[in-house]
Amino acid sequence: MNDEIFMREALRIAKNAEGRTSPNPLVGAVIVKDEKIIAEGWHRQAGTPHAEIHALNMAGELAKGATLYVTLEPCSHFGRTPPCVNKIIESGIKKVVAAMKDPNPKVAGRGFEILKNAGIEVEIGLLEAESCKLNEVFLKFITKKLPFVTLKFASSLDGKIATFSGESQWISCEESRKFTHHLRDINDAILVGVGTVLADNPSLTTRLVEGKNPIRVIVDSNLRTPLDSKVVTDKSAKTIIATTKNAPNEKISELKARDIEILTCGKEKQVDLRILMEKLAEREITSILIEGGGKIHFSMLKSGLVDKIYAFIAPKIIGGANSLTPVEGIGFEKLSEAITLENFNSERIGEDFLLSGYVKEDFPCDKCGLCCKNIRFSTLSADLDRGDGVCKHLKNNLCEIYSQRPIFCNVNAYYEKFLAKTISREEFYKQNLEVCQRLKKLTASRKSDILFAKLGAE
Ligand code: AOF
Ligand code: ZN
Repeated sequence: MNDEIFMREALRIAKNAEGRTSPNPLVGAVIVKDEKIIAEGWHRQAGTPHAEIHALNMAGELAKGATLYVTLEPCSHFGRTPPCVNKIIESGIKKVVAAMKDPNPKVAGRGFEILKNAGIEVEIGLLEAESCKLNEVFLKFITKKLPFVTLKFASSLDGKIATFSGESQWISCEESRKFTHHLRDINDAILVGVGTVLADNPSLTTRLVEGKNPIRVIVDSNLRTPLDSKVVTDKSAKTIIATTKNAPNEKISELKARDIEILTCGKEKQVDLRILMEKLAEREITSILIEGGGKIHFSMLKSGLVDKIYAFIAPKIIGGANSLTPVEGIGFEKLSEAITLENFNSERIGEDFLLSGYVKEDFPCDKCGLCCKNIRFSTLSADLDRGDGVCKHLKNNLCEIYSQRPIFCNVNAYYEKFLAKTISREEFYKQNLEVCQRLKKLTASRKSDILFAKLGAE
């Protein structure tokens, strides 16, 4: 029971650095001797000591024979800092209790192995779901090489984000708007469509609470962002504009001269949002807050790029068939295609309600909601071949479903090859005909449909 109290403390202090550790995770460590906390520490910023090091430094000689509770597997690699396992072994720590394995392929179980080989007792999995939730951003980024995307909107009770004349400030209450600025503070970047820039000329900075400004990302296929708009002129945050080959060269030069980074994403007329996400991840942007408008919301949702949703619902009725709604675009034709949320939650925020949830992914884990996050980060990645980063529920499910894991891994390995274009779609389907059919039957969800449509499998 006390074990849980100590791990909860480690999780609590890890959160002290929320929004400050990117691209690194939030990690907390607590050192306990004779049932008392003698030292603790948390990771503050990438490039600075890890949580365990802060705690061990605080404990000094007292660490001998003590137990270390840490929210993430201690690292075993030389990154920006040396491996924590070395320092743990040197310190004389007797036992390590870790909430979860580090999904970082550079660590992925090796930290535990080294500790065990040094004769340290290792326990894994205490409050694992809580730890996964704490690091939902890091988990997605490190396993998928994509940013964790949060979509936020504020609407009236009847689902409008503006009146028919376009008035939108303010539908939500002050507390809701402050919370939005908190979200801006803890996200690496904020993203809007050019329509929002043209309509509102927003600065997209963090003002209602203390905090850092996120990098601004504007999706602008034809480079219509005005040179005198705040996202261009106000230098309080970096601005990236995502565009296409259609962008006029002259405008590109004018924007570049104003320190705006231009990213050309894909060969189509519209910005390829997946390519944009990949490019942002390459720049170590691990988290993105999307704040409008409805067209970009729909495109991001449809592309399967959104992870989490915050909907502020104000007790107002605006009405009007032509008044804008939070998700526009063409919409889904069938109800079965609709985006479904899981871990759906409601809370009161000032006069409004804040509804939040996670976009439900394929291959959902029916045992628990939280570790779903883990599943989807690893289901289609090569990690599955090694069994890395896969929660135990997924392993169980797969075992139940396919009676043996290798079958699924085989699909996965071929899927990777298909994505890398080293085998054709036909080859993939041929190799996995039977498994694909069973998989499709068992995972009749939106994403798997998209996946199988892509593969041309029935
Ligand atoms: C952290 N803080 O407390 C722990 C981490 O480049 P480095 O040396 O900072 O290594 C970053 C990796 O170390 C990170 O991706 C994660 O896998 C591991 N553990 N990281 O930032 C910590 N324990
Ligand atoms: Zn470390």
